[in-house]
Formats: sequence, structure tokens, C-alpha cells
Amino acid sequence: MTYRVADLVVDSLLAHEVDRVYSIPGESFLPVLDALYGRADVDLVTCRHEGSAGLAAVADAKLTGRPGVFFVSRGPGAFNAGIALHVAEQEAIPLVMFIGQVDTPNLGRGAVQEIDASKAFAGTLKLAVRIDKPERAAEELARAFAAARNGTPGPVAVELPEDVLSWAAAEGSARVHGCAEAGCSVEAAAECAALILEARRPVLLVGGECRTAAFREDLVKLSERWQLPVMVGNKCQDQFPNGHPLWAGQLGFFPHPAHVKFFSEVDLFVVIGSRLGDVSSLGYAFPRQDGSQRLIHVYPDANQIGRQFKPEKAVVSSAHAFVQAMSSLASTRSIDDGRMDKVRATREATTLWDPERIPSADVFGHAVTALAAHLSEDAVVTTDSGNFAGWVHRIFRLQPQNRLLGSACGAMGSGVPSGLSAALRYPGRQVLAFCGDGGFLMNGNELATAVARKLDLKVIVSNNGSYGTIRTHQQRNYPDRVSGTDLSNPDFSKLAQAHGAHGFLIERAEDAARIIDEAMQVRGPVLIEVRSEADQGLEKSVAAMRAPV
Ligand SMILES: Cc1ncc(C[n+]2csc(CCOP(=O)(O)OP(=O)(O)O)c2C)c(N)n1
Repeated sequence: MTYRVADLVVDSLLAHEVDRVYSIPGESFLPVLDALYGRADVDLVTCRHEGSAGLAAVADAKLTGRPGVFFVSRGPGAFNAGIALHVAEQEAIPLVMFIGQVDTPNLGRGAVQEIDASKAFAGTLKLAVRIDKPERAAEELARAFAAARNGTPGPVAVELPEDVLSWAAAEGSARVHGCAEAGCSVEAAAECAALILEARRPVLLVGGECRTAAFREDLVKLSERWQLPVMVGNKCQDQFPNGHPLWAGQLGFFPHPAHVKFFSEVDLFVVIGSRLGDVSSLGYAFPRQDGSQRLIHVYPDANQIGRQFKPEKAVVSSAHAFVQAMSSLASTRSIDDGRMDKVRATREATTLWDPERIPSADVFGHAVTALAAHLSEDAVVTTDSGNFAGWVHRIFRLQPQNRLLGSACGAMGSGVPSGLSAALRYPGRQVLAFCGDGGFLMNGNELATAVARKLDLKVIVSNNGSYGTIRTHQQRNYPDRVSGTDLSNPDFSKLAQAHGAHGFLIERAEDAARIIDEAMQVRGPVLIEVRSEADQGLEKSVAAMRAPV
């Protein structure tokens, strides 16, 4: 049989260590589906919507550190997948979207579902390539994967015109161009060390650029050796052991008064693996630009440094290379008790580890507390976007073997696809996917995929009958004028059962522990619906939790 461009596409995936792809099939890339037929080395996961296929691929990229890959059909498929491209761009995640394309004689004629990805997603994609010359296919595929990872990682589209996929290609030509590693010189590390030694109240602010176990281990060593309190970016809670005395907490969308206070006292920000966007800088307020706060900014892409803030020292390096370079230097730094008290106070103000602090009426808070008691040390936790997620972040105490998957840019709908991805990547590990009733009905259809794959996935749905986060904003800005945020919901536990999953329902705080105990014994996909009132519990207690320290 002729070796086709479609076979080269699959061999290029393997060359880039891609062992799983997500897809909604299309007639435009049948030869690729054929090339994947019967292969044990690439797992083809058939999803129910391109948005969730893309978000599952984003989650896989976060788990593996390699580009997430998914296949969609022409215009409708690609546009359905738009959210994943946006998330990958916002969160600097390497992602490759393959799009079935109309055949070459009809390109540019506006044929059915034709799409020009470079125009359709201009401003979002890092690169769009079209495989229309078999002799250059290997090069273009390698370029696509390299672009997804290099510098600031992000989304790339590869258009596959239908006819080209069946054309002959050169067997064995699949190639990898690789990724340029941005390293940290000993000199740069020494300059940073001098700045840290001069500082009295430094903080190490860590983003999600590197998420490997080795990085996390080295990060702990660095923070201890240099006695640096550690704060992490939104949805990066798993980057540092939450019980560690130097753990200052995770930043979130609404600047917590304790974080504002903590940041206002810092004299040196050492920012690694983060672009230092609005969330990490508390709305571009920190580091202050009046000379009172210094910045060491470490990121692999020079273009991301010096955008909003003047760094005292800019280091074009991956976070891990920087941490390793710093670890090779001797440190004499110590931290005084007063500063440790401040770190502890910040941590305590922003966490809810003591169940006594959870309002008795709050059913969801008690359900999360009950789940925390079951949390295994290597569990993967996914949080969709919404008010409910605040409970999970505050109540759970994550350790470095835990993984947290959530959309740092706040896109709804990632909870279940990320859970799907985690359960596929780590069979045997506990996977808990938290969603609001709003976010769940966006991509909860992937519960069907989890059932098809018999995955051990627990989905927890906070049913407050509302797009609660928006309602909170409404009540703050337009009190008692609730508009467009009420939700009428199905019976989620029965919906799960209709999918072939197990369904549980928690309606009262006092039942939470018992029902969670029961649900956690069950293998296979499980949905636990937790019902509460929109105005009871969440909003009021979120406000209470934010009481200034
Ligand atoms: C895809 C997407 N659409 C809309 C929004 C705006 N938004 C942010 S939070 C939210 C409501 C979330 O509701 P729900 O999932 O029920 O969680 P809750 O806030 O009630 O806990 C909305 C609509 C968003 N962030 N992402």
C-alpha cells in the first residue's frame, strides 16, 4: 500500500511523542482516521464536541508537558473548537489543532465549510500551516510542533486538504525540529542572588510554565535554601506543597485583601514561569512602579518581559533552568519570625482548612470538606470556572504529587474534559472534576466518553440554580435585580444514570460525609450533585471568607 501524507501525519505525531489525540471525526480527514486504524501506539479519543475535545487536549498538554493534539473537521469543527485555542493562547499551552480542509482544487472558492485558519483565528494562533505539498509535509508538521512549544507556548493550526492526505509521501521522512531551551547562566543567577540577598521581604511568584515533578522538587529546595515565601498563580495550587511553612497561597480572580496586604509589603518579586498578567499582578498593581518594589522576571520568551513592568533583572529562561541555576549557588539568607508570621497569616486568611469555619448551611462547602478527607496524595483535581471553585481551592490542601487542572483564564467548560483527560492519562489515580451547574452543562456531555472508556472519574456538580459568579457581580452592582443568571436544571444525578454513570445527590450538609463515603467506593464514572440555594451559602460565605485580615 502506498505510504500517504496521512501516514506521515501519524508518524509525525509519534515522532513528537504524541500518544493520544482527541477528535470529532470529519469526512475531510478520513485517510488520517484510516492511518490510525488498529494502532496501539496512538489512542484516538472520540469526543462529543470539538470544544471539549480541544479542552481535553489542553489538559493533556498540562499533564505531559508535550503539545496537546486534536483533530476537527473544517469550519464548523474548527469554530466549535475556538475556546480551546483561546485558552491555549491565554495560558501559554502548546496545542496543535489539525483541521480537515476542502480539497486543493477548490481552495479559495468558498466551498462547503472551507476555512482559512490563519484568518479565522488571527490574533489567537501562533501559526497556521497548510499541508499542500507532500514533499514539504514533514517540514511543515515539524514546524507546527516546534512553534507550539517555542518561546511562549500556544495554539497552532494545521490544515489538511482532503485530497493531499491520500497523496504519496516519503516513508521515514517524519522529523522533529525540537524546541529551543531557554537556559539561565551562572552569571545571571548570581545577579539574581545578589538582589535576593539585598531584599528584606522577597516573594517567589510561580506560574504554570513548567509543571514537572522534578521542577516541583527543585522549587521546594530553592525556596528552603533561599528562605523565599512562595505564592502561585491562578490554578497553580499544585506547584508547591500547600502545607509547607513557606506556602503563601494561590492568587485568584478577585484580589483577596490578605494578598493585597502581603504584596504591598514585598520589596522584591521573583517571578518565574509567569507572564505576570493582570491576575498575578493583582490588576497590574504589583510590583509598584514607583521604585519601592523590585522585580526579577524569569520567562523563556524575552517578548513577555518588560511589557507592563520594569524588571530590575530580566532572565530569558525556563523556570526550571533558573531554579536549577540558583540552586547551584550558596545562600546565607534567613527569614525572621515576623515574616514567617505574615506568610502564615496570609495562608490562613485565604484557606478554609478548618471545617469549623464553613457555615453550617453551606452544603457544597461541607461536601468539599468530606471529599478532602478522601483526597489521595496523587489525586488529580480539576476545577471548572465559577464561584464553587473557590471552595475547592480553599479547602483542599494539595501536595506536589497532586495535579490541579483548571482554566487560569476563567473559561467555563473545562472541568469534565480535563477530568476525562486525567483519567485517561493516569488510570488508577483518583480524579475529581468539580463543576458548577452552568459549566457542567457546557461540556458535561463528555461524561458519555468517560462511560464509553469506563473511566474512574468522579464529577461533582454544584447545583445552585444559577450562573452564580455573574449573579454575585450583579448583586454587588445592581442589588436585587437578578437578570439572566437564573438556571433551570435537569436532575443531574438522573442525567448521569441515563449516561450509564452512577449518580448521587446531596441536599443537606449533614448528609454530605455519608453520601461522599458511599460515592467514593464506586468504580467507574460517578456524578455527585450537590444542591444549594443561589443566595444562601456561596455568595454570603464567600464574602465572609474575604474579611480583611
Ligand atoms: C465559556 C464562558 N462563558 C461565560 C463565562 C462568564 N462566566 C464566568 S463564571 C460564570 C458562571 C458560572 O456558573 P456556574 O458554572 O454555575 O458556577 P457558579 O459560579 O454558580 O458556582 C459565567 C457565565 C466564562 N467565564 N466562560
